[in-house]
Amino acid sequence: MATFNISYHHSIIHYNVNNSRHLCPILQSLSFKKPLIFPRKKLHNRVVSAMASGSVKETLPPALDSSSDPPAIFDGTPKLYISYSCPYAQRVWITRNCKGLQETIKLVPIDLKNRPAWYKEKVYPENKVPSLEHNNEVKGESLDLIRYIDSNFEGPLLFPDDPAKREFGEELLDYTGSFYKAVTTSFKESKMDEAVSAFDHIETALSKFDEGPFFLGKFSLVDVAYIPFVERFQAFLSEVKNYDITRGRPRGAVWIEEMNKIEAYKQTQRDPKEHVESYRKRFLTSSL
Ligand SMILES: N[C@@H](CCC(=O)N[C@@H](CS)C(=O)NCC(=O)O)C(=O)O
Repeated sequence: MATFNISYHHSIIHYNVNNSRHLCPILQSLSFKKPLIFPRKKLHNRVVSAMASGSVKETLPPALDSSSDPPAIFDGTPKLYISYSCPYAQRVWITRNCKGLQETIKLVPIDLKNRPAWYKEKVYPENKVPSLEHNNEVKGESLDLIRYIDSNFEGPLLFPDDPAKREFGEELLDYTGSFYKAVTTSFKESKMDEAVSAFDHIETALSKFDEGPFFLGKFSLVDVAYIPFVERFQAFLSEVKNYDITRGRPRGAVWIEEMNKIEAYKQTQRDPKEHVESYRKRFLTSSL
């Protein structure tokens, strides 16, 4: 039996199902498998507002390790190789869920600490996650993959057509690396200056388009690109530095609150304690 809860608050429709065979009715009604009949811009407005946030609740497969056989590589089924704990992979996983592609792109989780040899040998020589197997090719790099999935698979378009929004979106996607560097640099230092400026930059960016709480007004790939890192930074800074990233940043606070309601993202979240421990090991033990 399917249950759903439709809310027009901030133009997002939240939809939950407890039967994984049900597809979101919004997606069904838009018939993405047939040729799209809406002009691109209209489709973006219509669908991203209705967003496939109501993605299918999925039973997650166990991570494959050095003792696991490979999946059927290059059998024609698109595959997304991830690690459950990797924020870069999480970007692509969220994109797949938002577009309602759970039954189209198979999730293949890898245990990075005990990686299967076949992953490097047969799938992705860079030996990193994420990677996507599609049309007999394997591609990597999370920011490239979220755009690739958005453009090459069915589902709601997650990057707007509006030139001003596109330009600002590109700028924000470019800034993700600097944002990560500024915040993680402050993890090891006693002062938080760089992190504070980076979070302030995000707060200002969130005020640019005001028809919704997201970076480009409506939900987009920009939100997808930032949220895995914000999820980790918020947990770590609160626990270890007693620093609340939302304090004095009302737009950031609302953005996180709204993101936390999106089912397609919720399914990819990890226990905050896991993030804290992982960042402690990574950023706080090397100087001992
Ligand atoms: N620039 C890459 C970074 C991917 C990345 O660093 N992934 C990490 C896991 S979070 C990884 O696979 N590390 C394994 C390794 O470096 O050997 C992207 O955006 O996809």
